[in-house]
Amino acid sequence: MSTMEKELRVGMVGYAFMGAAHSQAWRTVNRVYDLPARARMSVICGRDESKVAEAATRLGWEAYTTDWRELITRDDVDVIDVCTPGDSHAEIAIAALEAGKHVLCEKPLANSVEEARAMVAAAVQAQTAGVRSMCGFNYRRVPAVALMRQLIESGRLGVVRHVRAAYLQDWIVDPQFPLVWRLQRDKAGSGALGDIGAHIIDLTQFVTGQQITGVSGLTETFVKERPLPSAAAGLAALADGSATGPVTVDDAALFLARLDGGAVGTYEATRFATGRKNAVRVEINGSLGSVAFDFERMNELEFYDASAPGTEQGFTRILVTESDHPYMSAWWPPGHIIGYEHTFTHEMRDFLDAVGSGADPTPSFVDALQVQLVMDAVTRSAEQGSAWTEVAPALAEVAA
Ligand code: SOE
Repeated sequence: MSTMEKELRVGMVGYAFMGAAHSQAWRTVNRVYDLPARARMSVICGRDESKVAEAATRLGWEAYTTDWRELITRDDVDVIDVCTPGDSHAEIAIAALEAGKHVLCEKPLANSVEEARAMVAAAVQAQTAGVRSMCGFNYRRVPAVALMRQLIESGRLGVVRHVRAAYLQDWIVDPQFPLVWRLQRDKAGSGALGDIGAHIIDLTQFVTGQQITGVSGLTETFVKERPLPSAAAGLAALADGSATGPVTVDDAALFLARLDGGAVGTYEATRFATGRKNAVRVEINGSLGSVAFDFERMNELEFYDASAPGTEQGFTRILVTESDHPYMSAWWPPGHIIGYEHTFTHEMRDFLDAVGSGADPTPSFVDALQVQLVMDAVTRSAEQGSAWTEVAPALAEVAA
C-alpha cells in the first residue's frame, strides 16, 4: 500500500447474495483500480455463528462476529457495509453513523419513508464530522448505463420525452416457491416495487438527470399464499397442520410517471415475467435520438442518432468494452465482456474514491430517500384506485 493510500477497515453485516456480491467487490477493487483508499476485509457479521464463520473463510474476511452492535463500536473498523434484509437497514446504518463509521447500505435504503428520513438525518449529521454514506444502487455502475447518462448529458438525445423502464424476473412464478423474507412486508417493506422497482427508479433518474414528480400506480399479488420455508413449515405443520403463510407484498408493480424535466414515464417491476430472469430494460426517447438497454445483454447499448443521414439511420449496437468507456479501463481488451459482479466492484471503486478523497459518494441517502418517496407514492396511488399522486422532492425535505 502506498503511503498516500488510506486503509479503510470494512465490517460487513450479512453474508447471503448481497454479502457474497459485495465480498467479491471488496476482494477485487484495489487490485484493478488505483484509488486513494484501500479496503481491508476485516470483519463479517451474521446471526448464525457456524454460517458466518464458514462465510468468513469462503468470502475472504479476516474475522467474524455475531453481534453487529459490537461491530460498530470497534476501533479497528472504519466502514459498515449493510447487506441485510430491509427491516434492519435503518437500525444498523443509523447506529453506525452515530458511531462515526462510514456506511454503505444496500438498496432499497429502508422499508418506509419514515425510516429513510431518519437515515438521511443521521447521514447529514455524520457528514459534519466527515463521515460519509452511500446507497448501493449497482446498476448505475453498468458501463452501458453510465454511457447512457453521458450521451443524454451531452445533448446527443436532445430533449428527453419518454422514459420506458421494466425490471422483469420470474423466480416466484411457481406457487410452490416458499414464503421467503422478500415476500413478507415486515421484512422487505414491499415486493417487486422495492426490490427491483427501486433499481429502475434510481437508474432512470440517474441517466436522465430528471426526478419523478408524480405517479399513477397499480400493484398485484398473483399468488397470495405460499408454503412456509422448511424450518418454519416443520413447526407450523406440527402445530396446526398449516404449513403455508400469506404473501404480504406485491408480485408486480406498474406505474405511469411525470418527471421534472418534462418527460413522461412508464415503469414495470414484476417477478412474474415468465422466462425473463433479470431483464432490466430501459429505453429513453429524445428529440434527437434514443438509447435502449437490456441488462441480459449488459455489455451493449443501442443508440439511435436522428441526425444521421436518412439513408444511414437505424439503431446501432455499441459494444461498451472500449477502455475509454466508463469503468472499462480496469478490465480487458475490447470485446472481452464483463458481468453482474463487476458492477459491485465499480460500486466499491466509487465509494473508496470518494471516501478516500474526503468527498460524499453518490447516490447519497438523500438520493435513496427520493426513490423511497416515489415508491411510497406508487403504493398510496395503487391503494386509491391508481389515483394520480404527487411526489415531494427529497431535497426539499432535507433543506427544510
Ligand atoms: C432479487 O430480486 C434481486 O437479488 C435483487 O434484490 C437485486 O437487487 C437485483 O440486483 C437482483 O435480484
